[in-house]
Amino acid sequence: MERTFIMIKPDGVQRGLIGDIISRFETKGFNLVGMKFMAVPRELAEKHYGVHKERPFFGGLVDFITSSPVVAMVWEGEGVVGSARTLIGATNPISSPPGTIRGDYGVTIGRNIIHGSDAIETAQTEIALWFSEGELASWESCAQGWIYE
Ligand code: IDP
Ligand code: MG
Repeated sequence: MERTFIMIKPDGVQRGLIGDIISRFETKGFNLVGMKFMAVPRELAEKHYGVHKERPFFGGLVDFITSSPVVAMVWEGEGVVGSARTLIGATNPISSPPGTIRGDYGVTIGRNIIHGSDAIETAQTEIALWFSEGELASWESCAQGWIYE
């Protein structure tokens, strides 16, 4: 089953959005398989955003992610990588439609509430970066047969 890495960023935590965001993934029908509330070591933030290290916003982004705790999660389900990106919305919250997490709660690109892996391979890399195998729990929801045909 497909898995993705989701992180509620420091602004989402500070603004009291943890419950709402988790609820959106839960009620969609995805399964939570890993979750931790944590301060992010600078080295981890730099690795996670390594693809952007030449961009002008990189230093500010790493400062922001390490400024206050985050909620790191792994969610599982059919098509979860793409579906999570749809639930999250566009990178810039101001052009993200209502109903998306960024569209409902964000205004600027540097404070866009949440991260979600952009592809299946990226998800695998990010899950391995943030979680050890023992921190992930496989399980089947009792609602499985009511979510999937
Ligand atoms: P994504 O989070 O929608 O995948 P990416 O392009 O991968 O967007 O950028 C990663 C993160 O870097 C964004 O979520 C945002 O927090 C930050 N970011 C991207 N572009 C800018 C920018 O132009 N200014 C400030 N921060 C940016
Ligand atoms: Mg990205």
